[in-house]
Amino acid sequence: MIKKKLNINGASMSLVVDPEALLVDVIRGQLHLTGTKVGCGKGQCGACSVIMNGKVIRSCITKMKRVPDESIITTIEGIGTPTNLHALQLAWVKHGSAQCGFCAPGFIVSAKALLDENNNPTREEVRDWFQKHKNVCRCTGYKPLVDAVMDAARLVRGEITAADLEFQMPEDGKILGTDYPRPSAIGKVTGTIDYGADFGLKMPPGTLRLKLVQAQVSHAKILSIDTSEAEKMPGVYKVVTYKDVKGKNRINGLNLPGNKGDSYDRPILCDEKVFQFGDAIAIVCADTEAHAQAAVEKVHVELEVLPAYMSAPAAMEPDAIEIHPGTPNVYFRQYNIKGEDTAPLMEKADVVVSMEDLYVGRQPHLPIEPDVAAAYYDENGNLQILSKSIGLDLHAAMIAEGLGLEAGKNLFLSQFPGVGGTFGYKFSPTIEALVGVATMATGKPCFLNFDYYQQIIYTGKRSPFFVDIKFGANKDGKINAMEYNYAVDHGPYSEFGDLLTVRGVQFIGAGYGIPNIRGVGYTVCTNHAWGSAFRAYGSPQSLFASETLMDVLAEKLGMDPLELRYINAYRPGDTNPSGHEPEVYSMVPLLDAIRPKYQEALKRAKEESTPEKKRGVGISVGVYGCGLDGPDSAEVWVELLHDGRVQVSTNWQDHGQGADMGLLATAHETLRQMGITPDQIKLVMNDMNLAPAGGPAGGSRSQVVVGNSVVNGCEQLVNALRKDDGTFMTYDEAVAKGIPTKYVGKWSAAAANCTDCDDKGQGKPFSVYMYGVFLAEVEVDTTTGKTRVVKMTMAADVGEVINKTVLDGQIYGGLAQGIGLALSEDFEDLKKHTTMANCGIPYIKDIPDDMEIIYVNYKREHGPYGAAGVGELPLTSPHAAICNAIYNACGVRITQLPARPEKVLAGLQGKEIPVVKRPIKDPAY
Ligand code: MCN
Ligand code: FES
Ligand code: FES
Repeated sequence: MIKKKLNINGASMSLVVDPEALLVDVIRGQLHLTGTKVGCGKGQCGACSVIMNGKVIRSCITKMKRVPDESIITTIEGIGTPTNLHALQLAWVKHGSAQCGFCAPGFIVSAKALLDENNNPTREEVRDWFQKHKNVCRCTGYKPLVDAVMDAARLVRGEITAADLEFQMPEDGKILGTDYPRPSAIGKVTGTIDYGADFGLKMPPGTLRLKLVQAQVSHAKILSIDTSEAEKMPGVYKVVTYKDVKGKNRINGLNLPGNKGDSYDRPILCDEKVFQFGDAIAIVCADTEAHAQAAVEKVHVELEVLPAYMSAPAAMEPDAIEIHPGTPNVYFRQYNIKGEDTAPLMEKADVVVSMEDLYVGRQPHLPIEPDVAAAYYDENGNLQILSKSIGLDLHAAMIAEGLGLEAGKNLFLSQFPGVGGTFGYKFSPTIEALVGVATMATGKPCFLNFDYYQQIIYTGKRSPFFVDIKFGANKDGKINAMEYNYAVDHGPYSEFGDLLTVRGVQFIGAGYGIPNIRGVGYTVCTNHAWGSAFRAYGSPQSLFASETLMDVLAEKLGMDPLELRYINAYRPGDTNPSGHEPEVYSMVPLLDAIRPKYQEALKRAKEESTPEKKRGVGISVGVYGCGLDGPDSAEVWVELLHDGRVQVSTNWQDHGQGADMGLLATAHETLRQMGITPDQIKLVMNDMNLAPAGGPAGGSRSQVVVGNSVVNGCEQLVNALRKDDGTFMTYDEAVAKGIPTKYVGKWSAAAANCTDCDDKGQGKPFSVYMYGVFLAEVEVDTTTGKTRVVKMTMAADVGEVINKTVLDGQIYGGLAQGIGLALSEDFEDLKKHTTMANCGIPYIKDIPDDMEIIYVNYKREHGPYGAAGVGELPLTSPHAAICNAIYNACGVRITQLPARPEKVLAGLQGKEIPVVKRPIKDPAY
């Protein structure tokens, strides 16, 4: 141990520290300054940034022995407080720059050092700074962060006042559609809100720290698990295996009818088999993380390694063994049979184009915050689990049988106060059941925090689709027939694999009124990463196929790609791939809106292209539904409190998208007629103990489905309290008159006649959709094959605006993820794709500062105040526009993502671009 004198946030102190300890652990663990976060833990994300002696450093890679004595260290706590925000924090709030907020302390600390050095930076200097200091944000697309720094610098220079950065309430008191700041913003920008790891540090003495024994192979039979040596290790309380699990030891995957997979194929702790690399085999529970980790090495697992099928084509081979014995590897099939038989139509068509094995890969979610969970028994003996779950009630139902408990009776889930982004991976339960099992086996509070490697290998990924697709069109470009066949590699667990496969038939060819469709998709069990939801779920894979083929058709017809889309875009009388009429016809106006931008872009590309740096322009359309299929519903409680405030309660889980803002603005719009101001609305969210089920925050459903229920509940309250003279009763008056003060708001998409798709893929799965057009401008370096996205423009129809800043932020962030999906992100190689950087996360210089949004918003009949959703729209097909732009720039057609430089270069050199093919298209079923 060594003694260090340090100055932390202006206070001098002496500390005894381990010279090998990391500065971040001293800051968080010894000084309890939990505003500094740990993301990657490897110096790649900047979440742990602090200022030491005037320089930004990453405290996760700085050992205490390298911290000079008498160092002056500033953490986020030293920059501003909730009641005294620094200019940067004010600007961060104003620009909605903290979505999930997990990156915010690191960015703000980093930006503080920049402004200390240069209080008048250009936007490019700000971007260079964040690039140099490796500050990564996964939510915002970076633009709002640069906007915030520029405004903060203006305030620092005295050009504007703090009031200019504060929200100004409009005279009518209406916050709907404004840039009202989200309620959680101040906690996020000051580092005072507790995320899971912070919560874990603050758990009571005696809390057991957990570490996992995880499979190092992708497929094996378990012969034995010996925990005896581990159990004798220092500090170890217990080593938990499947034998300690009191219930069924399986997650209920809630499979759809027709799924040959077993709804119970995902073990909580592996018992008979390992199905994928990283599967959990045992949990070591100890007094410290270090003790638990040391004991992990001493758990002996004897395996019989089996052949691993690492892709759909491999698992479809006739000689492949069944990964789940008794269930075929191809376990679900979905057709789309719409209109006339397409075979004769293809023969009659003026033009037929087709492509094979278009492929969107295993995009990793890469939230900056790794997965984390805690569990304890409450005073009533109920098991309480806290996590990043975005479907609390759903997940309780999915894990209850496995644990041997009953959801809502003796098992309750809630979110940590702060939740770092999930982008959909938390639509499935991940480590909830593990901490639950540990608490049940030990009786103690338990805490499990993944490191980033575990985040990558354990949690689900986007499931790749291999798609063959064919269009038959007349010579004017009108598509009359579409055929397709696809296989979904869903990894080893069938949970939601069926639902994802259904998305294929809902979104291949979406955006266009194609009257005749014959398509089929198969879900395949493999030993690669299990499939979990990922923002835009199924549509990036589906639309990549149809939007790539659209460009090929345009070329064959000698037509402009935008005009070809225009001819086919939904118009009255058309139906979508599910066979129902779109609820609004905004696709044509969206294309009209983007046309001038497109023409300017083409002109720019021509002017700026050089033989070394070729410029190109690409376009694509995006469509996605807002809801879970069929009659999706939600519940909200609205209650007048004795102090005159109104409490609005529901589980609208927040993963950074702004659930708190959506709930507040939607409730306020109905309640303001009663004179209620935003600060008189108390939100109670995301705790099964306290609030009813709003349903999972997936499928861009919450604003529509929960929002409608909010309006319904608030209207009931307002109507009950309205007096004859138009004024409203107080709490005391209502109680005196025996008028209830609490109302249950409900809404179901049944009100819009929604039905699940049938076995022909036909139905009305969603009441509301989102529509968009993407315009990508790229530059391809012909010497390296590297593509740079120069500008993204999106025309979007998301219905009425609930919150402008949230909306913009959702779109910028989604576009950035689309750029990553197109060019760099992958989780294919289990040895290489194991860090944030190696998985291809985009840094700020990978994302253009020039991103433009054009709203063409149509009011939705079935949306609250006319709103649709937004979350997933920007990630539906930006990658298709980017690949179309690459082709436009240099003639290289990328059919399998990501469009890595070596692939583009191979194409430029006239070589074959390596692709994975499916030898079997129609497996025995
Ligand atoms: N909104 C709005 N105006 C509209 C529509 C929506 O202001 N016309 C706001 C809503 O109030 C809400 C946000 O936009 O704050 C997203 O609303 P919605 O599209 O209904 O989506 P959900 O609330 O159901 O959120 C889920 C969606 C999905 S499915 C994923 S995945 C996703 C996403 O949102 N993950 C995210 N956005 C994310 N953003 C961040 N930062 N982190 C994630 O993990
Ligand atoms: Fe330190 Fe990522 S750089 S946590
Ligand atoms: Fe930056 Fe979520 S706000 S990672």
